[in-house]
Amino acid sequence: MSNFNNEELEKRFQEKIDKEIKIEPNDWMPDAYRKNLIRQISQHAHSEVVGMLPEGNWITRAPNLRRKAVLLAKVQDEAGHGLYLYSACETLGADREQTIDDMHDGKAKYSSIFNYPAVTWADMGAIGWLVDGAAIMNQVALCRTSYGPYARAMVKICKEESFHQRQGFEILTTLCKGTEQQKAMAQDALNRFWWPSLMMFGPSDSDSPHSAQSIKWKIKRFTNDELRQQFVDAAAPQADILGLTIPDANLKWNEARQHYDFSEINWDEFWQVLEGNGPCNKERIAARKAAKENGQWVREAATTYAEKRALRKTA
Ligand code: BYC
Repeated sequence: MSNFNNEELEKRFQEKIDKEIKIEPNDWMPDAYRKNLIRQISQHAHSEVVGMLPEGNWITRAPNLRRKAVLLAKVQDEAGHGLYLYSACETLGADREQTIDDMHDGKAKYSSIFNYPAVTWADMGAIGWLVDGAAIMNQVALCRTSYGPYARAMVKICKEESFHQRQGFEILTTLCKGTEQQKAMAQDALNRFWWPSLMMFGPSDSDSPHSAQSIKWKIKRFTNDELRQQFVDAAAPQADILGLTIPDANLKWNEARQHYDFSEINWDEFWQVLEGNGPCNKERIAARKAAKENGQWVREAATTYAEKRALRKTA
């Protein structure tokens, strides 16, 4: 046990962070740092798992075998991301099942974007391009987050997300080079997914209660608004390449700022979705709860099998 008092320990902890030394599971950390990380990482894990639902729904309806195989692989990747993140969360002492129950009971959030429906094949393109694109923008920064297991999980996740983003862009490129109807379908998907994708970065900095402390602890390396701006700056020229129009009359390159200007987000819609009133909130939670109940027998069988094996070893 250490002889230092809490104040001294916190000082040393912050010095480590300032020197870019990663915090590892057995290192001393303030309770609030641990709690904040468990909150963010578990919500991140829930987002990956709930994020499988809109795309999983299209696996049987993908237009050809190649598209089906690619989409299936992508959805499986998202399951893997969820697993790394739940494991990272467990290194902080969190109970995985408890974090999942917290989501089912509405105590823990998952990304707002997955409360919007995926109604056409073009939505698979828009999700890859915009949703995975926004996720990468956020997650590349998280590769340098101060908690070692989270940062290392992010490196692998980012490699996969980058493939996801390209497959989405490729779906849209194909549709945009197709018939007028196909191009219209791509435009319609962009119209519906643009604003919810910008909301993925979280509330504006002035309304983000966790940002200041998370930046100080280097859990977050950029603020919500900074990452959102980076995303808009990257996506606008990509929309031009596709020949699609971003649904924002105020989107315009600002030479002085060296950034795109864009309209104010509909924050009322954002908070409504967070409160459970988005188009698909109830459906998503019902699907996750059913998955947990339906998988109960598998968990029981696996536990019994593990217990039997352990007994055999000691016999
Ligand atoms: N949706 O103080 P703030 C993916 C909550 S999935 C819902 O700014 P923070 C993919 C926030 O949690 C990738 N809730 O918080 C998967 C907080 O609520 P609590 C998902 C949101 O944490 C499948 C409150 O609002 N990525 O890649 O400093 C297919 C105040 O916000 C949202 C991550 O999870 C939202 N959009 O910053 C395809 C990245 N925004 O906890 C793709 C990791 C905010 O106080 N997470 N809230 O009840 C982060 O980087 C940060 O947690 C956030 C928010 C930037 C999201």
